Amino acid sequence: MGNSTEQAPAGKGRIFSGIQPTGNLHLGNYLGAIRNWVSLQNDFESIYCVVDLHAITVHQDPLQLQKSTREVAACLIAAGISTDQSILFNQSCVPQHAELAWIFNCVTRLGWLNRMTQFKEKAGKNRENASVGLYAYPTLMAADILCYRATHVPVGEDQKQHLELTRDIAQAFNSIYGRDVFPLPNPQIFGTATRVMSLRDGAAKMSKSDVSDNSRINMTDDADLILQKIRKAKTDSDALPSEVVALSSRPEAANLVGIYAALADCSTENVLAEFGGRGFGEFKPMLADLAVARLSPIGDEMRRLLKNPGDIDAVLAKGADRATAIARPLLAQVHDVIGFLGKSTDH
Ligand code: AQP
Repeated sequence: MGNSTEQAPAGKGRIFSGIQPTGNLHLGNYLGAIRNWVSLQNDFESIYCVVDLHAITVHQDPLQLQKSTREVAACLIAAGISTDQSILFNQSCVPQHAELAWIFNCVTRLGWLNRMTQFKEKAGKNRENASVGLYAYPTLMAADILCYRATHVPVGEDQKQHLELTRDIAQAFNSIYGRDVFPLPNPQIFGTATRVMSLRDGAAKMSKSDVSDNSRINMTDDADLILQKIRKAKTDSDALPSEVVALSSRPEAANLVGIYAALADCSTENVLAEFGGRGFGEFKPMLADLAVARLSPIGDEMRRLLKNPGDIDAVLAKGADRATAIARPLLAQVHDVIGFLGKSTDH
C-alpha cells in the first residue's frame, strides 16, 4: 500500500463515480455513464470505482460477483478509461469507504433516509425483508464521494437525490464538528446524458436486473443478437414522426430515436429529419447497424481482456493503492476531528 498522498493536479476538479458489478452491463450503463466517464478524464482527475460493497446490498453469488467485477473493469478499459490517467479499482479493496460510511451513519438522520425514493422502489412491498445495507446505501455512496473530497459527481436523474443527501451529510459533519472537512460535491450533469429505457417497456429503465434479456442490449451481445433484440423491440405501428413533440405520447418510439441520437452523437431533431415518415421496418435495421458499429469494438476488446483475469486484477489492485493514498490521510483527519484516540497518523 502506498503511503504517499495523491494530489489532484492543480486547477483540476476531482470526479468520483461508481458502477455496480451486478452483471449484464448494458447500453444504458454505456450511454448514461461509461461513455461520459471517458470524456471526463481529460478535464478532471477521475476516480472510477466498481462498487462491490453496494452490489451486496442484495445477495450476489460469490463467483458471479468476481466475474462481474472483472467484466465491469474490462468494459471500462475497453470503452476508453485510461488506467494511467484515471484511478480504477474495486470498492472493497479500500476499507476507508466502509469506515467512513459507518461514521456517516452516525451523522445521518433516519428521516433523511426515509425520504429516499430508490430504497422504496428497490425494496418494494417486501420492505421488512430488505437488508439494512440497502437502506443505508446512500450513506455508503456519500462516503465513496467524500473519501476523496470529490468536487464533481456525474449523476443521472435517478441518483440526484442521493447526491443531495451527500451534500447534507457533508454539511452536517462539518457543522457538528465545527471543521470544514468535506467540500460539498456538485452534480456533473451531461447535456447528452441519455436515459435508456427497456426495449420491452418504454416506461421502465433498461436495467441489469430485468429478468428479460430482450429488454436490454448487453455490452457483450454480438452483432446477431443486437439485431435480433432491436428487431423485437416493442414499438407502435405508426411511422416515425417528423416533430419531436409527437414522440411524447410514444415512449417506445422515443426510446429508439433517443438511442439512435446518442449513438450517432446528434440531436433527436436530426434523427427525425432523416427518418420522419419512415416506418420501424426501415429504421430498426439502421439503428441495429449503428449499435453494432459502436458496441462491437468494445465487446471484442472486453472479451480479449477477460482472457487474462490476472491482468485485470493487477490493474484493480494498482488502482486500489492509488485510491488508498488519497483516502487514508482523509480518514486520519476525520479520526482526529471526531476525537478517536490511536494510530491515526498511520491510518
Ligand atoms: N437505463 C439507463 N439509462 C441511463 N443510464 C443508466 N445507468 C444505469 N441504467 C441506466 C447509469 O449507469 C451507472 C451505473 O449504474 P449502476 O450499475 O450503479 O446501477 P443502476 O443505476 O441501478 O443500474 P441498473 O442497470 O438498473 O442495475 P441494477 O439492475 O443492478 O439496479 C449509473 O450512473 C446509472 O445512472
